[in-house]
Amino acid sequence: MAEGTGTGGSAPRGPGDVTPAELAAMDRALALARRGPAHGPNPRVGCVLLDAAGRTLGEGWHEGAGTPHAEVAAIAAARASGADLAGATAVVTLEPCAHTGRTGPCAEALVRAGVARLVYALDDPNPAAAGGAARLRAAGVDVVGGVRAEAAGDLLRVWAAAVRAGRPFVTLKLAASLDGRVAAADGSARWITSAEARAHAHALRAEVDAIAVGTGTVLADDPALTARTAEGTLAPHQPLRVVVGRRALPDGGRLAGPGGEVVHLPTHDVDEVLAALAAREVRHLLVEGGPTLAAAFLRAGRVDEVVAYVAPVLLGAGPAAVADLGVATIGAALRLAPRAVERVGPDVVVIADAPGRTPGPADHQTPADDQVRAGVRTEEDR
Ligand code: AOF
Ligand code: ZN
Repeated sequence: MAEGTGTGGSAPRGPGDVTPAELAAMDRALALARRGPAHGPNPRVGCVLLDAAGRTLGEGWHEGAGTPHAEVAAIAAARASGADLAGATAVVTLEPCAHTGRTGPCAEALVRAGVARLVYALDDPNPAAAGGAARLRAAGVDVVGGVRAEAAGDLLRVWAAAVRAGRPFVTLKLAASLDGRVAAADGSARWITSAEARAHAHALRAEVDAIAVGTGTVLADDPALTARTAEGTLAPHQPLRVVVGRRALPDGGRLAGPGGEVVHLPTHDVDEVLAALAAREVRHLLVEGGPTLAAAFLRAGRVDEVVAYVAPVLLGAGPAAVADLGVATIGAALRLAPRAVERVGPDVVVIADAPGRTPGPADHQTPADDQVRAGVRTEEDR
């Protein structure tokens, strides 16, 4: 969306219609939004209320599902300081909601507060909540959308993609030797990637809503699937621990220990997994392995992003990070679009977007559990 062209029926407006104070307030609102949690069903949103002279009357951000939305938090902060909001401008990183969800509609709250102008970044992709811009316009508020839309889109990349697709955004994590292997020929695998890479992966776990592994990985490796800090303690947010596959889970084991709720999904259908998690409002799923589960998600075309840790280690034999993808010839290779390449200690992490792909008829089922190879435990849990 071009800057200054919101939806909701307005005539396009140019960026010149936005004052420098409003642009600065939007940058501030984006910074406020980042204070919210990356995980959870709701987006990170920030709001700044300005008076007619461009002075800040109040600021707010969203701290997670069930807490006030950014606009309502900003209105409360402004009122607490005794500010009069009549004629104020609301600068918000996301179109104000028009629905009653866990909380009431922000569009109404802004109208009631007397806000005369709305400057927002991104149209709300959530059909249940969208329509706030049109509602405010109908109430006579001057509305400009699309301001800093790219920055807001980057901030809400995962959430917005999940909401648009109606399923969790899927990050596939791989951790392998330079020759793409996750264990040696005898199954031993401790440690291929470095402590730094493992810490990086734990930080990723602390940002997602759920982690998935196959039953084969649980049976072979007894992983804890927790997000841990650099000191080895549990991170404050623990993702759901999802185990995919029909075999029964063993009693006890590290999954019975402290961590997120354990959800066993006795299916081989990737879309069933995603639907079950969407019903629990999971927006971001981290698929950690083993190779069979990784291949199943890739074959189904349900991987949005790959985070691959590659260690300068050569094994020459042993299982590969991803099982058979049905790629028979080089032209059929699954090519990713790298977004970032970073050094992590002695290792490298490649973060790449996976292009959407139309799965073939054989691609929706994961292979039978007994084809799942042992010795493919997720690197952080060894
Ligand atoms: C937020 N925080 O600051 C804004 C949101 O069920 P609810 O009431 O929590 O509503 C969640 C939806 O509201 C969310 O999906 C998004 O579309 C909209 N705006 N949500 O959590 C906010 N402004
Ligand atoms: Zn709202």
